Amino acid sequence: MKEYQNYIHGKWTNSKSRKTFDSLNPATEKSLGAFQLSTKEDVHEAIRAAEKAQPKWSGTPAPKRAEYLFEISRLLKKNKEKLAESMTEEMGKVLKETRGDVQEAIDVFEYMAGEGRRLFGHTTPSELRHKLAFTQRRPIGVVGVITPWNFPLAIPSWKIAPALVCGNAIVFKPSSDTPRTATQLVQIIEEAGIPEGVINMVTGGAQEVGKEIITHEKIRGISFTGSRDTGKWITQNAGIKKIGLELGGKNAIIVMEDADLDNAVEGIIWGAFGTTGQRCTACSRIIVHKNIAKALEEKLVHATKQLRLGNGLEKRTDVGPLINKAAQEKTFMYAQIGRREGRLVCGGKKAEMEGYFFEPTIFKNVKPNARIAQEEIFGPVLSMITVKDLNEAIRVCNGIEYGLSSSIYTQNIQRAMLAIEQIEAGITYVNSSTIGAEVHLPFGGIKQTGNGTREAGIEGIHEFTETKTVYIDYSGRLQKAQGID
Ligand code: UN1
Repeated sequence: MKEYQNYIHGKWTNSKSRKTFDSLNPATEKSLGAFQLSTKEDVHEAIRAAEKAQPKWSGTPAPKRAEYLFEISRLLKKNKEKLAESMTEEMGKVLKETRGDVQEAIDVFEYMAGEGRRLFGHTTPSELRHKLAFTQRRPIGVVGVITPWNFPLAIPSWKIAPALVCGNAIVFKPSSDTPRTATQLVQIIEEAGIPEGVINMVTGGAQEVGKEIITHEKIRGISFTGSRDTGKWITQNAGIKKIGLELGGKNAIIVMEDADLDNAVEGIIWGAFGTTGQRCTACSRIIVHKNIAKALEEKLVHATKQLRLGNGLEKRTDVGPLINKAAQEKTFMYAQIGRREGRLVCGGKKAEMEGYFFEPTIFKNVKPNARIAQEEIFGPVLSMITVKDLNEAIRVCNGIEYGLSSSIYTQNIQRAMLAIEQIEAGITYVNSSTIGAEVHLPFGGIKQTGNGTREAGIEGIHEFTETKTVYIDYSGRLQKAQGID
C-alpha cells in the first residue's frame, strides 16, 4: 500500500513517530493509503520551517506572490477530473459535487491571485496640516490552517490562497479522513514552485498535531473549520492570536404559502441530501406554512424516494455514503431520537449495502425545540416544522444556537425583505437553497457558528492580514493631535 508523507521545508518526510494511519474509501471501506501519524516534534519542525521562510515571502511583492496562485489555479484546472475522482474515492460525495469542490478551489486561487494587485488599505485626511494618514494590509506571520473533510480541496483553498497572497507562511493540518486530497493540493502548490517552507503540511490526530498548532505561540493566526466543540476549545486555549472559526449550522428553509413548490422541493433536496447532508450549510430544517405543508410533504417524499444511493463514482448515483462508521452511527442515533420526537415519513435507517450509507430521512410534526431540530447531525436528516405565518417562521428559524445559512421561498417581495432583515444568519438566500456559496462573497455565520470573521471574498483577506496604520508628518515640526498645542 502506498505510504504518503508530511511536507516540511520543501521536502516530503516521514514522521518521527514511524507510525501511520489509513484513509478509507467510505463507499467500499478499503484503505487508500497510509499517512503519517505525526507528533508534536513534527509540528515544531514545520513551524521552524515556516518561520524561516516567512520574512522572504512577505518581502516578495504581492503581485509576484500572486503569480504562484495563478499557476496553482491553472494546475488545479488541468487536473480537475483526476482530482474530482480521487476526492470521491476518499470522501464519498458524488462526482458532480467533487468537480464543484475542485472548481471552488480553482475559483478561490484565481480570485485571491487578483488580490495580489489590490490588497487595498485606505487613505484618509489627517486632522493636522501636512500630514498623510493611510493603512496597509500586513501579513500575520506564521498561520495554522486546520480543515475538515467535507470540502477537502475547497476549504483548505479558501484559507491557503488568501494566506499565501497576503504573505503568510502556513502550517496545514488536514482532516485525517481526507489526507490524500490534501496531499494532492500540496503537490500542486509545490509544482507551482512556491518557495520551501512557505507551506508545510503535517498529517495526524487532533491531540498531537491540532492541539500543538493551536497552542504554539509562534503560530500567530489560526483558521479553523469544524465542530463547535473544537471551536470553543480553540477560543479557550489558543492564547493571544488571530482566530477565524467556522463551526457549522442548523440551517432552515422557510417555505411560504405563495412559494413555487416545485422549485422549493428541488432546493430542499439539494440542500438536505447533497453531500449526504454533510455540509455546514446543509438544510436540516424545513419551516413550512400550514396551508401548504401537506402538499410540500408529498412532493418532498416523492422526490426523496427517487434518490439513488451508491458509489459516488457511478453516474447513476445521487447520494454517496457518509464519511465514516462514526458518522453513520451518529446519524442512526439521531434517527432513533427523531422517532420519538416527530413522525418518520421516509428513510430512518442505514442502507443495506457495503459502505457507510444512510437513507435520506425526513421527519414531520417536529417541534422547534426538539433535539433533531436543534443539534447539528451532519447527515441526511431533515425535520419539517409547521408554522402559521411569517413571524412564527422567522422566530423558529432564529430559535437555534447557530447562525450560518438560511433561505426563504416566497413570491412576495415584502416577505422576502422581512426575512432578509430578521433572519439571524451570516447568509440568507431567497428562492434558492441554503448551499452554494460563491468564492468572491464573504462566507461565515453569527451566534455559535463563528467568532465574527468571514472567509472568502474581500473579508478572506482581512482574515489573513493585520492592519498597519501609517502617519507621515511632512510639516517639519512636532504637531500634536487632539488640538494640544
Ligand atoms: C461547508 O459546508 O463547510 O455553500 C462549506 C456551500 C459550499 C461551501 C460549504 N460552497 O455549500
